[in-house]
Parts: sequence; structure tokens; C-alpha cells
Amino acid sequence: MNTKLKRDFIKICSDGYKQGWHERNGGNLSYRMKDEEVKEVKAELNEDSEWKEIGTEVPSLANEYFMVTGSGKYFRNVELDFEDNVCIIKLNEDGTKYKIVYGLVNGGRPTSELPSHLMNLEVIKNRNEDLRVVYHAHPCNVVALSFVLPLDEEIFTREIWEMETECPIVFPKGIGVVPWMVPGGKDIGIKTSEIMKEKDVALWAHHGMFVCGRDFDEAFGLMHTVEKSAEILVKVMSITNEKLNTIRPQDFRDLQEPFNVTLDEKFLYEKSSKKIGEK
Ligand code: 2HA
Ligand code: ZN
Repeated sequence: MNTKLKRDFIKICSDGYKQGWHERNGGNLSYRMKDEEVKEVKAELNEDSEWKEIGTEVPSLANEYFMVTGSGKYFRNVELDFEDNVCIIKLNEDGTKYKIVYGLVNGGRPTSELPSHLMNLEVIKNRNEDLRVVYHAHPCNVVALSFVLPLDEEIFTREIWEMETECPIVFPKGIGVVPWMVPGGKDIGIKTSEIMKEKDVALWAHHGMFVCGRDFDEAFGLMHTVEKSAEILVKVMSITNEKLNTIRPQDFRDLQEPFNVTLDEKFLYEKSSKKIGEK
């Protein structure tokens, strides 16, 4: 296989690894393929493999094809041996089962977070047909903040937004927060996909982030923007727990017209405390 999709998939895996977001087998990636992308590789697909339970139902994704990283596989190795680490799966006609039609040539299964990925891919498809990528990574700074900021989407979003003017323009719907949960199953998938019905970013406390996008650049760029702001906040908090200067609610409102974004007023509360993480 030698397609642009494969090259783009490899690039985000390598870029994420170089950022330090994918220790060992940390993180996973999925992409809902376009019809023309399936057609391009059709001759290389093996449709005879056996159907397996997804562990959840995603009827809006019935019969579709997805490129996904393998369970236990390392992002570092995707560029070295794509066919050993990545697969293409097809879903059955009611969105309850999958089969591997390409890749994972040395055995294995799709990512342990397959239920979360597919549930997210389903809600984002229903939001906008063009949204195709779901990306999970373990970036340091945002995870660090999940130990010291309240696990409240209004406070988390606002503190991250204040660190970089770019943030409310890149993720105007803010960041949703999932409290610590056992990863890898349907329950965390349900919580995350509830967030993704509206937002492009979900934080998994003490674990990592899930983001979505129309393409790999957009998903990677979003992960990078949130993590960069989190890094600035970690630096600020390592100096002080009170800001002398900041971007104020009216400043955020002033961004809306020139950048054509609408910001939810729930994130633009007047603060009664100067302490970071307090309202
Ligand atoms: O090991 O990141 O959440 C892959 C993961 C599980
Ligand atoms: Zn993870």
C-alpha cells in the first residue's frame, strides 16, 4: 500500500511520538475512510476475515472502513513497519462487529480504545460528515494540570484559554472533562462521546486527551494547541498561583467578531479570586 492516506497517518504518528506524547504503547488513532480512499486500496483488502464484537453499537458507522492503530503497538514503530502496527477494519451492517481487512500482519487487534474511538467517530459524523479523525495522546502538561485544577469544564477551559489568545479561536466550544475512569471500555467511551457531541476536545483526568478533526493536521494541531497552553500554565503556576495580568472576559468577547467565533458565556465568568483555578 502506498497512498497519501497511509503517508498522512504515518506522519501524525511520528509527529506525536516526537512531541513525547506516546511513551511505550500510549495513545491511539482512528480515521473514517472516504469512499474513494477505500476504492483505491480495495484490491489489497482481505474481506474473508472473521467478524468480532466491538463491545458497543455504532449504527451510524455501519459498513464503513477505518484505519486504526493496533492494540499494544508503539507509535514510534508505525513509520518503521506500518503493516505490523496499523490495520484497516470494516464494520458490519448494524455497527456491532468489525473485521480486520488489512494490516496487523503479525497478529493483534485494533486499539484497546476501539469503543471510545468508534463512539466518538459516530457522534462527530452526526455533527459534521467531514469530521473523520479521532486522536488520543498522553501529553504531559495537560495531564499535570488535571492534578491541580478543579475537574470542572468551565474552570479548565477558562484557565487554558487565558494562556494563549489562539485557544478560544481554535477550540471555541472549550474542553470537556472526564474524571478518572478505567480506560479501554464502553463506559469511558460513552462519557467521552457525550462531550464530543459538541466539543472537539475531551480531557481524561490523570491520563490524556481525546481530540477530533476533519483531517490529521487539524487533530494534531488541536492537541498541540491545548498542550502548548497547558505548558504555559504549568510554567506560570511554577512561578506563582496568582496572575498579575491576563486576558479578561471582555477581551475574549472582542475576539468573536474578527475571528468569526461564538464563545459560550459560561466560560467568561467574572472572577472573584486572582488565584489560578478559582472562580
Ligand atoms: O495504551 O493510551 O488509553 C493505549 C492507551 C490506552
Ligand atoms: Zn491512553
